[in-house]
Amino acid sequence: MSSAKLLLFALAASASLLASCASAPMTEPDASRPSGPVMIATWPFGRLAVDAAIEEMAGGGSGLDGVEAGIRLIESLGSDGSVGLAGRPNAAGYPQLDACIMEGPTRGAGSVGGMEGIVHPITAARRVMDSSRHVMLVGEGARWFALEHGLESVDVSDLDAKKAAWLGRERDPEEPKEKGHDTITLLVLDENGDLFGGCSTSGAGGKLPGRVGDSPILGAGLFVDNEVGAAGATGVGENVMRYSATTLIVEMMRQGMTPQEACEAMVHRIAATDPLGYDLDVCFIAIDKQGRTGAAASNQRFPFAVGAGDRSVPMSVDAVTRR
Ligand code: SD4
Repeated sequence: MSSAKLLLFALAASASLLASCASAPMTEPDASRPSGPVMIATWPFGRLAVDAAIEEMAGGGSGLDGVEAGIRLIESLGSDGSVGLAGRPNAAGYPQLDACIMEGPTRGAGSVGGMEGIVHPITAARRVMDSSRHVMLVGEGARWFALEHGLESVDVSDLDAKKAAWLGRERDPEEPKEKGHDTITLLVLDENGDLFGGCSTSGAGGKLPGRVGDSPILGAGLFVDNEVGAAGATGVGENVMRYSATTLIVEMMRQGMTPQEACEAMVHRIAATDPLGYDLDVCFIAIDKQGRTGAAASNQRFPFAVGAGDRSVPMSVDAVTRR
């Protein structure tokens, strides 16, 4: 089944969804938009995040609360070994976490990179947005900020020994090899037509200490434009950051593409110029102001989840057809 058909299948599976709004203008309120929130999230664990966001919003939480609640759940579960403190350690043997959050109506954004020992990086990112004059904090400063704001943390006293061992190691002329990666990225359109998004990851396993991936970089791992739509990424961050990929997906939607078309177009655009072509590892999700969703991947079957109203649906797309 083609990726477009898969998407339509899931949309049909949820009675309130909207396969019929392909040409509706991107203005609000939009009568063709389904009632209730619509959301999309990466990977199989994305369904858990979607369900948590639905529950949060059903209880009166905002779209931003939904994003935070959904991502916090995945950070706690450590279900995939690539999000939160149970995620993949760096080359020196400990996790450094990346996360960001964006709020469409206010164009608010917060981000943390390479942060150690904080249980919920997505909440730290939200605090940066809500309670500082900055957008991004990294490393030790991000940890200090999170601690000052009372966020849950773990003992990091063992890290000094790990850092010393890393500094004193016998140098390998080869860079350490990457050992797996994934990100929870969750995009939400609330029932008022406002957009929100967030992502959180431990990044590429075996990364060099200090490496920051695409996930906390606005316009790379995540971009939200309340006039148009939102897009998120997962995959090897180095492949995403060099293309400002999620900004461009949103811009392609602004020019009239559906989220599905824009995600696929971004994969083709990167593959057309990148030395790795389609063998690079990138996956995108997107949602537009009308509640249409899309997803595309360069080199693998890509599972994700869509939520509408009070229901979530697990989905996947095959890698795009190479051109
Ligand atoms: C990173 N993009 O740090 C993240 C990892 C990821 O699927 O999403 N992998 O590069």
